[in-house]
Amino acid sequence: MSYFPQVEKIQFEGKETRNPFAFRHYNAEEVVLGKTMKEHLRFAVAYWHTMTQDGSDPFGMAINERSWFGKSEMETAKNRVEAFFEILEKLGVEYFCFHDVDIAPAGESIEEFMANLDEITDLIKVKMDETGIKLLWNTANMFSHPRFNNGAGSTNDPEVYAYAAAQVKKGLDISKKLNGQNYVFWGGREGYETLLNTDMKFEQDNIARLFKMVIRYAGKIGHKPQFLIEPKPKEPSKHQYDFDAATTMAFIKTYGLEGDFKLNLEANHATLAGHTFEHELRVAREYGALGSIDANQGDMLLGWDTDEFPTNVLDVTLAMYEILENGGIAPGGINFDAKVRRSSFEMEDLLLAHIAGMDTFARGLQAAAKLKEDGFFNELISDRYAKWNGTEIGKSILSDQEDLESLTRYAYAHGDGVKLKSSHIEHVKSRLNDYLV
Ligand code: XLS
Ligand code: CA
Ligand code: CA
Repeated sequence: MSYFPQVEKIQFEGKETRNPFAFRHYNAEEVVLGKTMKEHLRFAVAYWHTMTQDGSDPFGMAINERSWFGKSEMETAKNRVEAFFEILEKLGVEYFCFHDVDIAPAGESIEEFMANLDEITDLIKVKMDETGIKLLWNTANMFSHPRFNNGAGSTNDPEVYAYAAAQVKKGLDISKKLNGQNYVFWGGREGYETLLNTDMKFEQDNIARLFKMVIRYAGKIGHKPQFLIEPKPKEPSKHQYDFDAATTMAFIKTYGLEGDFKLNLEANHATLAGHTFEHELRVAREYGALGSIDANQGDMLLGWDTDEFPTNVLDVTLAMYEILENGGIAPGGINFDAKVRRSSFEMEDLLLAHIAGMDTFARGLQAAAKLKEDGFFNELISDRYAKWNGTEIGKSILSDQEDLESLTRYAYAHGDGVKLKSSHIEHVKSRLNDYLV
């Protein structure tokens, strides 16, 4: 049975097409800088937003029209797997991501939950073998259930900690079964409401303790996906420990986790932290920790996580530039952690929204590749810092020949003659715009 009988496999038709179920820019096999678009972009569909989101908001009930509901929760879960793989195949997307609770009902007990996960992942494995579609990452949802109200790894209750550990263990077993390439930790409630009753150090020590158990268990079962921590500054916790890329790197380094952990960076989380997405990618890249990305966008007029499909070509171009400079994103990928707006409630919107996101990333890739080929940013940067290697004093500082006293003598002799160059930044931005059309 088909859930989208009226839509064929989406094809590249070029930008003149009027067919909404066609790619206008994403051409999977087109070669850009020596690799196909498909190899560069490694798109993934997120199970939670695509299969379980109902369109409700704090002011309105569920609205999304979905045809996969069955007579029981388990029947619905199985129908979802069928529909999900139909979406992946029709889009030509080769990867996917999920939380444990997205794919299987929690049941009445931990035993029932685990058994449900076994049954559904058996089904997913059959679909993966049939289609060649791969698991980019899975994760454990340790933030929705009331038991995680005070965190999972950072909880004040060791029994909750044990429950979280059981979920993570199962997540790793599933990762092994489905050959997951990465495994994500997003600490939705790993943070605090108030410092009045919080021991920050104790809580973060315990999160790191859990991560070390993870590394040991992965070694034991002989399956080591790339572990990723996903920063976010707030929501649902008022303050989350993994605030942004730099804060999360401090955590990773403090606890000696560099060898096993990198970052999964989300565009909307960057903006919530008061950063651009490219800032977060640059920080990660410079630490050698750019693992994977959650591709979405926020709304600058709103202060929360709107998880919109990415449609802003400038932002995506700058993000893709960081990915190209990183030498690619593999074994990570570009996961559409994005949901359709409440007004896009039809089934077909799930396809249209992904097509929009994929076309935007294809345009971003093409523009970023051209910027790289032209040496656009390299030229600006080498020009901006030219004086360092172009003057005796610059070279002398860089080769550590100077100290405060020698530089003081230099400043007394030359300091008042400093002549700065304008950055012509408006002109630069205008030239950058030329790459976006
Ligand atoms: C929520 C996060 C979440 C993670 C996976 O804001 O983006 O969906 O990506 O737990
Ligand atoms: Ca995310
Ligand atoms: Ca998000």
